[in-house]
Amino acid sequence: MSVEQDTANHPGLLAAVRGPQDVKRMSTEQLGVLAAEIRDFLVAKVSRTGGHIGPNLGVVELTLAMHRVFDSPRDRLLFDTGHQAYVHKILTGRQDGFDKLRQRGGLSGYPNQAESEHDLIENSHASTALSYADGLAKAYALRGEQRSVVAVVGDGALTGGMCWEALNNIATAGNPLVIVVNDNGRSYSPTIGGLADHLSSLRLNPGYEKVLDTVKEALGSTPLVGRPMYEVLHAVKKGIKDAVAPQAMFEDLGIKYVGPVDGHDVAAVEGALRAAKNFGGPVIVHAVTRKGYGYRPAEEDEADCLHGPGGAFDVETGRLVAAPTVKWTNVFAEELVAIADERPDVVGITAAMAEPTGIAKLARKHPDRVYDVGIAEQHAATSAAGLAMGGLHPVVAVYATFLNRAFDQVLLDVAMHKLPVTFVLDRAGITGPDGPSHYGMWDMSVFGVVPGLRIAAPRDAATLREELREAVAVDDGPTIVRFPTGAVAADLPALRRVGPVDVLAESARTDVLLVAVGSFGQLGMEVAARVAEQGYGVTVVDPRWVRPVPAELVELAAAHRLVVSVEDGVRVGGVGAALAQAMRDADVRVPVKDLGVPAEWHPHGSRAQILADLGLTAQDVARDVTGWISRLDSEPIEPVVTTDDAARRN
Ligand SMILES: Cc1ncc(C[n+]2csc(CCOP(=O)(O)OP(=O)(O)O)c2C)c(N)n1
Repeated sequence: MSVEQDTANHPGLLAAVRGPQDVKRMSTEQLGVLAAEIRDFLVAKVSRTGGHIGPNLGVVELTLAMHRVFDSPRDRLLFDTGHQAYVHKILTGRQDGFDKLRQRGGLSGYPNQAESEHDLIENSHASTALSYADGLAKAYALRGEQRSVVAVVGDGALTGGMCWEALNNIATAGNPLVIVVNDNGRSYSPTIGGLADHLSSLRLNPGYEKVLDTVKEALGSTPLVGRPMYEVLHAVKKGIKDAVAPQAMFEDLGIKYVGPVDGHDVAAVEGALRAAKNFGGPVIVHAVTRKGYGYRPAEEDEADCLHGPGGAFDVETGRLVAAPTVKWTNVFAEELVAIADERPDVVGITAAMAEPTGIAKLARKHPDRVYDVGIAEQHAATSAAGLAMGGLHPVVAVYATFLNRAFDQVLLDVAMHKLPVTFVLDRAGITGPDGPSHYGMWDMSVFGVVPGLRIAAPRDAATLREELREAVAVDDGPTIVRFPTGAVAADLPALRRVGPVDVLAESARTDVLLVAVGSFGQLGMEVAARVAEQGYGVTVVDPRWVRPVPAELVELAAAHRLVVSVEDGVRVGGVGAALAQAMRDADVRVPVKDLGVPAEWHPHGSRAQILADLGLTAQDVARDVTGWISRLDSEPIEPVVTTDDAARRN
């Protein structure tokens, strides 16, 4: 099947699909045409906006079969991670939304309750669906409700520990529940680990074709009504056992296994799903699919089967339309390799994201010094602790949003042991099109409470290189180096350095100390220029190391009339809040205004749009600063109130 397939004889099958019931009525032939139309639609739409094209091309038939066998929303269809739910969106009345996919006010790139009653879980972080499914199945059993629960999970997501915790519980509970393993052999790159090997032994065994035939025969020739499903499953299982390896892994867990089925054969998947639905206990349906199926540039993309182009791409080639820029990730990757060339003890860890985090560059140069641990951030942190105990300096490169998973591991397993592990957080701060769960806005607050952990927020390529080197030089505890998504900012040299703090701009007047965190350095310069036009002097500093709060920053604060901090992290417990606390502790009674991200759920949109919505543009900040400092002239703002002061007043 290809996207070029001629659909002229069947005009507009897809256009007529307004809900799952329309798909249920279709013939096998029509389903084939519809699948082709869906692929055309996906490529046409996603090539304009960017998004998860590869994963969705791979689940077209799977999703069609699910909507034919089950009755969503009464039956609950859960998509693990949620990046492969576009086809589900198409089949549940949301075709029109694809023109603004992942854009402000448009369709979300993940399941979203506000969009549709067919979306129950809102996710984007992997490996959670089986736990939701376990809970839902238990709830329906207790309430006596007859509803099916179906969770689709990729072989990549199955490498996450939560899946295994869930399987353990699902098996014990024994509730009816269908787990569809969408096995394409890949996360971004090929999935790692023992489970992946196990799945591929099933998939790649020479007996696979025979198995498929057996499955088709058993399911196809079975009148599904009135025949004990166990026998069908048993026959299928027996067929597999005869042809391939015994299904020790899943069967020993107490979960029935059906498969492998050809995930691009709607009838085969449907047959397996119907059998699983009627079984009355937990069943795994192992569907083998191809990531990017039907679209050559995706199928042939070795890096990640066009997992998720960040913007518009050329339909012919699959290449991004935007001119390439030097990204923060590139700078990090380059410097890490340079450091690793000098220091044989430096090793890299990635949680299934070697290319997107830049760790792949180190892997190409020093393949024996990089570990892909799968989608297992918690394991990554504690395994890094082990590596550090063993005399190495691990650099764990993850997206900022995903390190939230490993808080306890960073706190106790790494920090309490004072182990030298460097966490490099890419996509920190406001990220944009991936929406609320992908914002890397919690790291400075959440990890700011970890004793002995130092956090650096570089402002440009030069400081990223420098701070990364400083981080890996720390040998008595963990460090975090965090930077945003996208093109790296132009280098912004400092006028001078006070302790770790860079002074970027100063004037004869010392009215305002503007603390510009990380990539807000350039914004700080613009604010200073605008505020100077109003006759006030602004000193712009970049603390570089934001945790612990540098003593020099507090001293600088004491020498100004007003302190303003700007960060793209949550204000609660953020850099501004920590600085205000440090100033209170030091009895520095200069008012502090902390600008940052409110601890709320912020919608998807471009980074620039969201920052503008939050008032984090140079124009907004300059207006705020001018307002505050001019009011200080007329009526001094209340100084920072310390807890002691408050207690005295009460
Ligand atoms: C906790 C967590 N870590 C990392 C990611 C980034 N990520 C998104 S999709 C993906 C690969 C998923 O592979 P798989 O589940 O097999 O789905 P496929 O894309 O192959 O269909 C990864 C690593 C994530 N979403 N969640």
